[in-house]
Amino acid sequence: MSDTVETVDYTEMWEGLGLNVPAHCALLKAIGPAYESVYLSQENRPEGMGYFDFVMSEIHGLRIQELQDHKADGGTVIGTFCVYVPEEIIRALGGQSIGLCAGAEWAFPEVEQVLPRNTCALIKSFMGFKLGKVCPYIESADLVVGETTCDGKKKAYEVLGELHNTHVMELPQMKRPEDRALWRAEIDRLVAELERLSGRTLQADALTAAITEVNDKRRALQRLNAARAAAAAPISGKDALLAVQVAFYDDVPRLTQMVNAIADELEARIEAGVSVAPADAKRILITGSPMAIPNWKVHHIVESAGGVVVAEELCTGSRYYDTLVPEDGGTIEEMLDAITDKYLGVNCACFTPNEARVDDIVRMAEEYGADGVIHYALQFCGPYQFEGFTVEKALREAGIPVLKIETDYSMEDAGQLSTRVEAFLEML
Ligand code: BJ8
Repeated sequence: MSDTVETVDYTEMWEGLGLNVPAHCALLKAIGPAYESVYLSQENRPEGMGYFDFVMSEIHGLRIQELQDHKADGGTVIGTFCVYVPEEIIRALGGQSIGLCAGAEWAFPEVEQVLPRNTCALIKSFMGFKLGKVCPYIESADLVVGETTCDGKKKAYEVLGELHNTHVMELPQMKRPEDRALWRAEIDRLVAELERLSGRTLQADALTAAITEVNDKRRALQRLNAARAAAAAPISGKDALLAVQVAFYDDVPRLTQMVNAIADELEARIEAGVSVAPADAKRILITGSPMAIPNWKVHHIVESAGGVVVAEELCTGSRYYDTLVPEDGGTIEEMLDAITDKYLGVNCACFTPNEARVDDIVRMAEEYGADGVIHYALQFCGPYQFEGFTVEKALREAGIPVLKIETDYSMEDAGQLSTRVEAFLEML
């Protein structure tokens, strides 16, 4: 992408995808100003964030056009909602993996006709985008790959399956050898489904290349995030969060290049002692339910209150990039084994027990020099609400202050949350 691209009218493309164009325009009109006030109002941002500003300005335009071109060249587009769905396999079979929109309220009254009211905002959001016909990503997707993680998602995929071509992977809820065997079989089922859809056969060289490409993306995100451990925060939490959110749907080699460029800049900032926050700004680690784009609510509240978010133990954070698939090559079976193990290593609250997540949070709070931790759970997100108690206990034992919040995507509680966050920062 270049920042000199002229404004293009994408109406025909959106109509071709079956979008409700007037409703879709209303959505874009809401996202633009929200992005401006949350992101463009920040001072002293790394120059490399200009790429992400451009991506956001073309979120339903140029990237969608790229996906249509990819399909016209014989490729597939695969929508996902979970970090457990292996991007390497999708890419090796000629697919582009797209993390689907699930971070804004849309058409909730319609959603509540088909799902219970007390469903988390993330699930309601993706159903709202589908029912309201306002998401060009899902309408571009040849297949949506779901997973049996929490009960809400599991049941929502039954409803989604009536509206869209959907394949559901059965994710075990424990990590014993027999669970690993089940997940390995599910990886084989996914390969078979994608081979059928694409008309291709999985090849070892394509899988090797895809593993390296996706690892490169994760390595770039690791570099960017490692820079946030510096005493003088070189980038805001909001910008770092955005880089991970965009990584779910952007072109992989380009995103890698752009994130590495930002990491270069941050490393130079650290050398020069340049920071986006005052030296006494309280450093916060955020953990909990994922924050799908454009959910920037908690980061914005923390940073507007004078804190700086230095790390995220989230699926839109460390759980997405902190481990790699070994690049030892080998046979297809061996590589699929390695993929099975890498993904089963993700510490989602849908698993029991899930002590490794608690260990990660305590370790990260120390590594990033966090003054405090915010445990964030979406309302009705049982897995993270339950684990909030375990996390709080472990952090208190480690002497790390913690604030637990439950919220949704509306701004109705923003004032009340700001007051609680301000009081927490003051107490640190
Ligand atoms: S690996 S966290 S991306 S399942 S917020 S829908 S858990 S009720 S999204 Fe997740 Fe994969 Fe786990 Fe990560 Fe349910 Fe909670 Fe809603 Fe959630």
